[in-house]
Amino acid sequence: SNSYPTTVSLLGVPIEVGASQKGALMGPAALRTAGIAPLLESLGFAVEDHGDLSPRDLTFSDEAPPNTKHYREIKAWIGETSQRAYAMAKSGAIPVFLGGDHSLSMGSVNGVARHWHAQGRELFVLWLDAHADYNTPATTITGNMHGMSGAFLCGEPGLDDLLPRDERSSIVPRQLGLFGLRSVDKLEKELLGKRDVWIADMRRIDEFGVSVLMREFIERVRARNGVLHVSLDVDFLDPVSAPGVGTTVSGGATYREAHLVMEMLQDSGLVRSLDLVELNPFLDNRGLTARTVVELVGSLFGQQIHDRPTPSNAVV
Ligand code: 6HN
Ligand code: MN
Ligand code: MN
Ligand code: MN
Repeated sequence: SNSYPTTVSLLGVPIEVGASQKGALMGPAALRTAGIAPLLESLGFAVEDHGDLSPRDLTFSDEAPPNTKHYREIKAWIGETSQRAYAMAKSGAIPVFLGGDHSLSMGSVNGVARHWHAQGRELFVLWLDAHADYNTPATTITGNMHGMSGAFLCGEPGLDDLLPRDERSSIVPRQLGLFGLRSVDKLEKELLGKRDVWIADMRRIDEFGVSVLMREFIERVRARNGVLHVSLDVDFLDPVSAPGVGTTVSGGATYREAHLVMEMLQDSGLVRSLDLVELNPFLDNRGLTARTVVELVGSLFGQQIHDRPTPSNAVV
């Protein structure tokens, strides 16, 4: 149907071994403490909190590919995340995944993509991040798997057994949009350069501004009657607004730019699922980052000062 969902399903995925620093496992609790559920209720949604995932099968029997730290543990997490994501999307709710590090998106995006494929709809993914997360075991410098999620989802080789073979298909590169990019590894950049990924790096954002670029991306989705998953890595934001993340990179999106992104996504009516990842409460400054992320979720789901949709072209 074309009506916008009225229920939001929250699922905590407290995984941290995909990142180099510990602490992201506290992310779901911090987002709840910052009031994500009552905020969504105040915006008119019914909120179902499915609690935190804890994988049952942590028996690590199979072999791990080279340069993949904690491969088997991550495999257990994303297998379950994908199953849950599929079921949540199928229920008609908007799944919101509370991370946890960015490796969880290998499961969340895979699950929602399988649901939309079954509906005959294309899923696009907007990756709001300082990083491309487009490494493979052959290009990674660190071996940290949160830096490989995008590449995995686009079917790049090297992590082929991370999900069951018949469930492997997620997205193709032209369905991925990277927004806020400002830190890419050398071999990662070479690989990305060969792919049809849409990229708005900070240089483009400085030159053209958030609104022009967001319109461009939203048009890409509309042109194919697609739906949109948003994957928000906290390091998309400048560290001034969001210090609570293990991989800060200066020169990120300002508080206002990030809100405008969210407001334009709300106006698009296309967003059907969301990841909130890489929040590290252990590194935060008195809850500032958790509160900022929850405020952004408010803008994404319709909180505004004055009812005013995005104008179709010039400033009104
Ligand atoms: N993230 N490109 C670096 C790496 O280790 O592969 C950083 C990855 C960061 C991942 O922020 O989700
Ligand atoms: Mn990042
Ligand atoms: Mn990331
Ligand atoms: Mn605004």
